[in-house]
Amino acid sequence: EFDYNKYHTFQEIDQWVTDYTTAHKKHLTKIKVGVTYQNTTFHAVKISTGGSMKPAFVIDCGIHADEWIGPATCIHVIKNLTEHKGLTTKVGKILESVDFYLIPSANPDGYNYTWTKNRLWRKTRSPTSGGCFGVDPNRNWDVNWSGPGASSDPCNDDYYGPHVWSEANVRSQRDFVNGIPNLHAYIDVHSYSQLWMFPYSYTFKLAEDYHLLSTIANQSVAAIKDVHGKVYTPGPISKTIYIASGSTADYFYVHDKLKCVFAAELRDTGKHGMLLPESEIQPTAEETFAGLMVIADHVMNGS
Ligand code: 0X9
Ligand code: ZN
Repeated sequence: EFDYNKYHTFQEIDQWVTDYTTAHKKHLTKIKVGVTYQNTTFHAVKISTGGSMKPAFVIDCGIHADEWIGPATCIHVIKNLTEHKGLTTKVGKILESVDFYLIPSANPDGYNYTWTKNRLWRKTRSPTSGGCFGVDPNRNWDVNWSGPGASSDPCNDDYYGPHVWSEANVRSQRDFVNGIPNLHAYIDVHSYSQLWMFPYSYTFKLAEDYHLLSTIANQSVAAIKDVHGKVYTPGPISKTIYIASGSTADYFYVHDKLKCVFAAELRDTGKHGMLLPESEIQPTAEETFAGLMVIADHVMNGS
């Protein structure tokens, strides 16, 4: 029996994806995203009630290896969407018109390393010059790559990599997402700090869709607060946390010209940080689900 209120290894997560999609064949599909530097295959779960050319909403978790609440939350979201209470509910209606794609563990090499060697490992595990390992997979994308808020130092946690797209898992994620028909929304899920953000990440300049994005983000944080009273701060990534070039969210906003792009930082605000207790998995997942359904609602209604 899979315990949803515990953290799991990559192997357990991937096995859960296999078992759960098999048990819910009608609506769920396990899809290969690609491989990592260490040649580990990682997967996405597609949730669809059928039909074609529905707008797609993509959610990735765990691109930073030490942010364990991400994968745990992605799993809860898949479960909640799958076990929703039927057509009359809000979630049921959303599922009639939106396809979801979730990548529960987007950096398996790093994640494995957090389980075996260093709990606070963030990056990938590819060898780099100078004896240090790993590239920040949220600095490796082709959007102002190597610009402000990213490091040229291979030993730094924000290392942008020896070249753009150097990381196999990042290229896999790019190609997988770019292959999804009718992509309408994207969220890159991180922790911690309780933020609900949107582009830009690489510049303080306001996004062309600032009004829409901030309207949705404000609604998401209100929905989140309604669940357990937690306060999340909405706003542009650059102003709300800091400037980061070469990031996932900016890539889909700038390159794919996707309007509806977000980046979340889940619980907490620093008491436990990356070491969020397992007792907080369930409530974090519940509030995050509420925030995500606000975005999904906008996708359903055509923004
Ligand atoms: O530094 C980061 O990559 C993110 N913060 S974290 O503490 N999770 O490492 C902030 C960047 C926000 N995310 C995206 N731009 N996609
Ligand atoms: Zn992160």
